[in-house]
Amino acid sequence: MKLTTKIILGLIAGAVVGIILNVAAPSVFNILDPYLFKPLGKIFLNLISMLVVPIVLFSIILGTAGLGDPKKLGRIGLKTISYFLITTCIAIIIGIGLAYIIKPGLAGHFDTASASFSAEKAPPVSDTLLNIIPKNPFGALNEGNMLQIIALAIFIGLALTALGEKTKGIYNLVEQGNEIMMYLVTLVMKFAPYGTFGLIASAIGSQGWNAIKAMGIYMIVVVLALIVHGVVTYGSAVALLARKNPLSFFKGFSPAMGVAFSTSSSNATLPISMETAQKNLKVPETISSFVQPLGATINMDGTAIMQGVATVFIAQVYHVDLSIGELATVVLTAVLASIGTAGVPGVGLILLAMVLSSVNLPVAGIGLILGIDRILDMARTAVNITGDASCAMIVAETEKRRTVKIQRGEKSA
Ligand code: DAS
Repeated sequence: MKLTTKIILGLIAGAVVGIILNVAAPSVFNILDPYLFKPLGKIFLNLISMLVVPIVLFSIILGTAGLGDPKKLGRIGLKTISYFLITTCIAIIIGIGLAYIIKPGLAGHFDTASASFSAEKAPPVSDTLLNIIPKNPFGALNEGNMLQIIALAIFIGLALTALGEKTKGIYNLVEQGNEIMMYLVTLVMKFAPYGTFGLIASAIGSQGWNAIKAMGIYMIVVVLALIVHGVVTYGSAVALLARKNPLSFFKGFSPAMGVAFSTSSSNATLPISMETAQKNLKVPETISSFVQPLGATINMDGTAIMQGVATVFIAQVYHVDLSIGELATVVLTAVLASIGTAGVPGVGLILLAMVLSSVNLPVAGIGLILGIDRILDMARTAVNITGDASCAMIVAETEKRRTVKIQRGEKSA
């Protein structure tokens, strides 16, 4: 049986078991969760998280050195960042638009009196951009600071390109290190069906069904916006810019989407999303290893959608009319806020607090959506990494077409 099928079966089995135990036998769930579901999920999450830092470091060093030409790195970087910013803007506009059409905040009575939320502060974009250069490379690796690790790897890769034969031994060492890491990914993937089963059973089983019922319309709007963005935005981008069949893109990337859904962490899913893009979508390692780690950190379209819907939902619940200028502020804040935060479970709520504050909406309103956020986090994380993969595929295909055009030009010259 194909791994994709096994992962999807793990997800479905986890959801069914979680729902049955939650509704019919919560006491059985409370016994099984700490001894079965949680340990299965934790083992899987730790196994893939263990691989993230070395894979990002080795693959970006190789990717940068492999590009050979710093100008090519600049061109790829520009394409990547532009795609990320444009799709994130589209994402949040879809979220805001659907929330205005369906009006989830007016679909029932919400107890704002008891709603509360204390937000961690996300780092301001200026700090993030200034701190991209690691003062202490070993500290960056130790903390898993993704942007600093990316910057460090790019510097090392550029040095390897410049030094050429002198550092061939180091290049080979990094190449072998990357081979080891990618082999470990395939090994860990064999455990994925069991890990996703445990993660989903634990997450669904511990959900309060009353919270889901009360927030049903809100959840429907977020999921609908995620589907529209995934199918329409990414589907048309892959079809028009990469000139590839969107269906084969989604099918080929589905194993990584399943893991992202169960882990709710773009970062933890990185080793698998990179391997899936390289093996199933034929994205060259030099492109995949640059675009996807960067995307896992600064590109979160699914999260932006949640922020758009949640902001309009909370404005509706508190009977606040947002002006066009305020909505533009929401879009800008959401795009900029996502740059500084890593793709880990629940980061979307930290960013949402920043977006709400930017238009003076009560941050306490997040307390209304807290109960069902874990489930929505799964879906938006799957969209986040799919956006990164669509970007990697588009950059790869446009670079390939550019090379062919240059070769044809050389031949005809
Ligand atoms: N869980 C985050 C991620 O890993 C997304 C979010 O919290 O919105 O991408």
